[in-house]
Amino acid sequence: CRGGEVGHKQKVELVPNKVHFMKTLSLKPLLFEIPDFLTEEECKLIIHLAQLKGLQKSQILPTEDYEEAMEMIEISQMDIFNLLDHNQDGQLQLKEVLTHTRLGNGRWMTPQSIREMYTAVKADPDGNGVLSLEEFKQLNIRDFHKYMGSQKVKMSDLVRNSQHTWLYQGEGAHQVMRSIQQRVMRLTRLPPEIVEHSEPLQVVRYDQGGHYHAHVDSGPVFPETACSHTKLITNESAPFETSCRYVTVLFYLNNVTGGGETIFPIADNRTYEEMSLIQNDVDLRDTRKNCDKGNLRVKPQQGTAVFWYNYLSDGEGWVGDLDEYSLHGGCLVTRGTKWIANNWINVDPNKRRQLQFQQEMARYAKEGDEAQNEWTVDKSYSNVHVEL
Ligand SMILES: [Ca+2]
Ligand SMILES: [Ca+2]
Repeated sequence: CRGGEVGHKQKVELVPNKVHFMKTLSLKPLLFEIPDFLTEEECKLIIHLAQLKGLQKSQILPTEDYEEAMEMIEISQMDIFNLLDHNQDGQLQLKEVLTHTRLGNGRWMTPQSIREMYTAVKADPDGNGVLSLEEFKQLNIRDFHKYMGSQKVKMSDLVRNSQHTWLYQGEGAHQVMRSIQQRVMRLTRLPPEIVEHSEPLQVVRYDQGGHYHAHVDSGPVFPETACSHTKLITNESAPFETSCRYVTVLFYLNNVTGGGETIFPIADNRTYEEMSLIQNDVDLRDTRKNCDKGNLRVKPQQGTAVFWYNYLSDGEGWVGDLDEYSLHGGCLVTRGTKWIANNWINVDPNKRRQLQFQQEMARYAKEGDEAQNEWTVDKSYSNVHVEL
């Protein structure tokens, strides 16, 4: 898709005898808005189907298994320090620690909570707010995990606070679910075999107080990264795995009484610098506190779809590098409930693996083992979780 310029409107044909307009919201990432993509009845039906299926908490805290696994990883304290010390000045500034929120094991760390943690584990004896290599060396990582484990965690402390479920859209699914998939094909102009074999529709409910701090929907492209969808087929082992979400199509299923906007904090910034996301005590990724400071906010409007590319082109007609400008989040819902749905289009940046995956899926379909197929896809995505 070509965006033209921001604000540009173009006609799109999604259903026969109906005209939709697609408005360009930003070029970095390439982001569009399509009002009335879904009718009010369709929105209500999706919510109804999701409720029938049942929703689960989108994020639970890692258990002791996680801490045990962390201890198994062979990485020295020196290596961790060097990874975190982004500006290589031999000190860990707060923002260097905050950028790697993984340290919070799924908890959202703020400058305040990091300072409290330092105090509790006596990490910063000279109290200057930064950790020197000497201070870091003396820190017992186990004390850190013990402290994190002992802290009572509220839902609002998590990276995301919502509930979700997955709805199947393949053969035999509700006719509305099938029709939405058809519209997504026409919208993205991607081959049916790519759209059909992507993740099921994810339906998400945010209650009052819900949020999702800013994140990217997919992972960076490294040779040692495998895609969740093609990994099933190619049986390749790789140390890292990501869901390879080339495109995100997000549907607003209701009008939200208060808050709940989708924020793109750095959309159309002239430059991107990971560290500049956190300035002093302002963390632009924090959607509970700082949505008003982000570059682009989309207000939920029932039936509207927004869609964007999470990856850049490789210049040869295939998926290239992750587009870091696609960073986005769900702002705090201050009143009422927010319902959205996500269609992610999965494409492997490795073309060979993607084509192999498509061939295998076509073979399964020919064998007519639909029930088995549905179960496999549903099951394999039940634990999809994208790290920040
Ligand atoms: Ca530093
Ligand atoms: Ca210090």
